[in-house]
Amino acid sequence: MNIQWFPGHMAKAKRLLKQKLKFVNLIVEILDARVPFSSMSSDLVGLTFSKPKLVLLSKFDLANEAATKCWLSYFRDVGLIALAVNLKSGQGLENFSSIAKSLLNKKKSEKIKVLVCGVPNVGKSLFINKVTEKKRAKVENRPAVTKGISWFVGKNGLEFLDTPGILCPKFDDPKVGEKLAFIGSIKDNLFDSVSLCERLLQILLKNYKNAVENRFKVDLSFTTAQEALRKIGRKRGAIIYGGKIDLNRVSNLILEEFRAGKITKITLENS
Ligand SMILES: Nc1nc2c(ncn2[C@@H]2O[C@H](COP(=O)(O)OP(=O)(O)OP(=O)(O)O)[C@@H](O)[C@H]2O)c(=O)[nH]1
Ligand SMILES: [Mg+2]
Repeated sequence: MNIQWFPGHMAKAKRLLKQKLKFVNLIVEILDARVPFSSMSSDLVGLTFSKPKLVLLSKFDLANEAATKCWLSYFRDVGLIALAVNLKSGQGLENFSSIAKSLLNKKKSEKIKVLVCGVPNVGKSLFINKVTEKKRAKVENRPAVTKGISWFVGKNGLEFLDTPGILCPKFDDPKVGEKLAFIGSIKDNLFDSVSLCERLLQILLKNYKNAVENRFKVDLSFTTAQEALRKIGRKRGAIIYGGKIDLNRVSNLILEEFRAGKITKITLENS
C-alpha cells in the first residue's frame, strides 16, 4: 500500500520555515514513540541539520516501555538528546527549559526561539500549550489541524514556533506511509481502511497476539490477519444484512482502539 499526501499548506509551510530558520536557536523535533523511525520522515529533516536539536518521543504513554528505552539510548548514541514524554500529562517535560538552555549554553535570562516540527498529529501544538501553560494552539486528534505557522510566548524567555505537520512528498519505503497511517498522521480518506487494518493485524499477530486476543476476547491461534478481522468483527457485532461481517466498520474500530492505546502499549518499530 503506497500512501502519499503532501497538500498545498505543507509546501507553503516548508517555504516559510526555510525563511524563519535563521531566527531560530533550537529545533524541537517531535516523533511518535510508537513509530520513531517512520515519524522521522518529515520533509524538514534536511533543513534542520544546521541547528541544535532536541528530540521528543511523544505519546510514550501509548508505546512499549522497553522499546522506548532502547530508542532513547539509540538517540544518545547518535549524539542527540531525546526525552520520552506524555504531552497530555506533561510527564517528561519537567526539565525541558533547563535542558534547552544548557544545550545552547544560554544563561537563565537569555531568550531562546524554538522551532517545533514533526509529521502531522504527533503533538506539536499540545507540546506548545503544555510548555507555555496556555491553551492557545489548536489541538485535535486528526492530522493537518495546524495549517499555518505562529509564535507562542512561553516562560523563562522561551518562544515557540508552531508549525503544520510536514511529510515527505514521496515515501521511498511504502511501509513508512503505512505506519504513519496506523498512528493517524495521514488522512483516513486517503487509504482503504480494511487493507490498512489487515496490515496492522499482520504486525500485531507477530508481536502482540496475546494482547489482541485479550482485548477482543477471541482465539487467534493459527489465524491470518484476514481471519482475525472477521473473528473480531463477529465478536463486536459488526454484522450487515445477510450475516456478513461489516469489514469497514470493524477495521475502523480496530484502528481507533489501536490509536487510543486500548489494545496495549505498542511500539511498531525497533531501534
Ligand atoms: N496519549 C497521548 N496523546 C497525545 C500526546 N501528545 C499528543 N496527543 C494527542 O494527539 C493528538 C494530536 O495532537 P496535536 O497537538 O494537535 O498534534 P500536532 O502535531 O499539532 O498535529 P498537526 O497540527 O495536525 O500536525 C491530540 O488528540 C492530542 O491530545 C501524548 O503524549 N499522549
Ligand atoms: Mg498542530
